[in-house]
Amino acid sequence: MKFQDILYTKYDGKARVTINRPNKLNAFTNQTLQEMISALLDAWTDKNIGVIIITGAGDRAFSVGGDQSIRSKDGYATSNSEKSGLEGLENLPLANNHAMLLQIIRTIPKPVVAMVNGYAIGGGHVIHVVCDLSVASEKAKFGQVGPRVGSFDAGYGSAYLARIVGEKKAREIWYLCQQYTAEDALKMGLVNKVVPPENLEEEVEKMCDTLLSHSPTALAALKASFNADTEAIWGIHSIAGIALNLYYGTDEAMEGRNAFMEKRKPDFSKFRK
Ligand code: 2NE
Repeated sequence: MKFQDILYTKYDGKARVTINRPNKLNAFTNQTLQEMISALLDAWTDKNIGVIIITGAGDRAFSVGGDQSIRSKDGYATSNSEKSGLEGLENLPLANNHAMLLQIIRTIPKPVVAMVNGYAIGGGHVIHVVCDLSVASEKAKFGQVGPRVGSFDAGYGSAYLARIVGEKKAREIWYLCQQYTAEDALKMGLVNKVVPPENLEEEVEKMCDTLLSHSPTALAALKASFNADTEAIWGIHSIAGIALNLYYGTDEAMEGRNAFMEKRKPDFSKFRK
């Protein structure tokens, strides 16, 4: 498979999807998300693959979410570059591609492990949130930024996050838009393990080898069972995606995006409270 924004490798029963836009802190575009979807569908149907790893290229970021430099009132522009091969997906708004990626990570009947090597911010943070397991480098930083940059994830990114870290903490994460260290993330149950950056690869490989030594059918059934209780969040996520696409067309949302790009504080004072 030929990709432009991701690296996709398969070895020893593992599939690895690496977001490969390190110069943009692995911010994603529609192209990136479509390629991730293609790779995950390949891993899903490959009977030799038992576990999937998602990570970011370089040592600075896992992913910092949607690429703000291409965001306008129409949402995020679709890349004109080579397509992933999934006909028609290029016509979907970014929020829909992001939603589809999240739903595939949740539904694929194999464990998905987030190897969080740096910033996991915004929609990038949500990708790790929906992964089955997360292993973080001591240098990783976690957070949501939507209310500061004119965006929100009112589905898995908030409702499912609350199931993981609790209501108060999830509200704090979204309302205050602060950053959290890997140690903070471990304390709130947001990641499974924190290791020195130089041990991250080894630790994830070890975890994946353990997963691969277990019964794939048992793991698949357990994953479906863990998902069952929060399945309704997909419905909320879908409605939130429609709201988000409408919100992106507003001056209020654009103020958040423009302030970020212009490296200034947003001024939301003129918008109705
Ligand atoms: C990521 C963070 C915390 C990094 O901060 P810092 O201080 O370490 O670096 P800096 O200078 O802010 O960023 C480094 C470069 O990366 C770019 C910046 O503009 C900067 O560019 P230069 O000045 O060097 O040219 N950069 C960072 N994030 C970017 C992004 N997302 N898109 C494009 N360029 C980006 C800090 O930069 C930060 O808070 N970034 C904002 C992240 C953000 O707004 N993400 C989108 C959230 S919305 C979303 O992801 C989403 C959703 O909510 C729902 C559905 C789908 C997606």
